Amino acid sequence: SNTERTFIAIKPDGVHRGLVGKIIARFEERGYKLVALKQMTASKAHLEVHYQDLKDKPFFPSLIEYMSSGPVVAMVWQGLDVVKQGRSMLGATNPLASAPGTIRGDFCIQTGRNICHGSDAVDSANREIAHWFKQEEINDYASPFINSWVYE
Ligand code: DAT
Ligand code: MG
Repeated sequence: SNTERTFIAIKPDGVHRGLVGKIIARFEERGYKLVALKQMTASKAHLEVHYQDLKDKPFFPSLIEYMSSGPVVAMVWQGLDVVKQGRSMLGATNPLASAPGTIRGDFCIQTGRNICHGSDAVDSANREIAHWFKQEEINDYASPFINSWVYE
């Protein structure tokens, strides 16, 4: 439905490299609606919950180190099929396997510096949104232009 939501984050490398505007623009230009956004330097404890499914992976400690090393830009985007489309706009986990035209395929090279995060399913999106945002930080607003001109 048009009210599906996903959690998208620009990782510290994306922030340091000045790619915040470009990444946001991709979602805006597509016609998705930005309903929450903040910059925050996440604690290791916060990131360990965010990445709880990966806690037994060998790269987990370096992933938490990297993600807590600087500010991330956390966002919630809303629209039709946004979870799956967001993943496809990001590209593959390994940027070397990401097609040109995707965010990772255009802006980065290595998995450990892949500049962005996107929820992989509606269930994980809901969990991640609740983990990163308070209810009152999410803006549920009508957008007549999007309703008429992005959707038929
Ligand atoms: P994604 O971010 O595409 O959802 P994931 O959830 O499997 O991928 O992993 C989360 C992050 O962990 C990923 O963006 C980068 C890091 N990562 C994943 N697999 C890795 C690997 N094999 N080596 C190093 N870092 C890895
Ligand atoms: Mg993932």
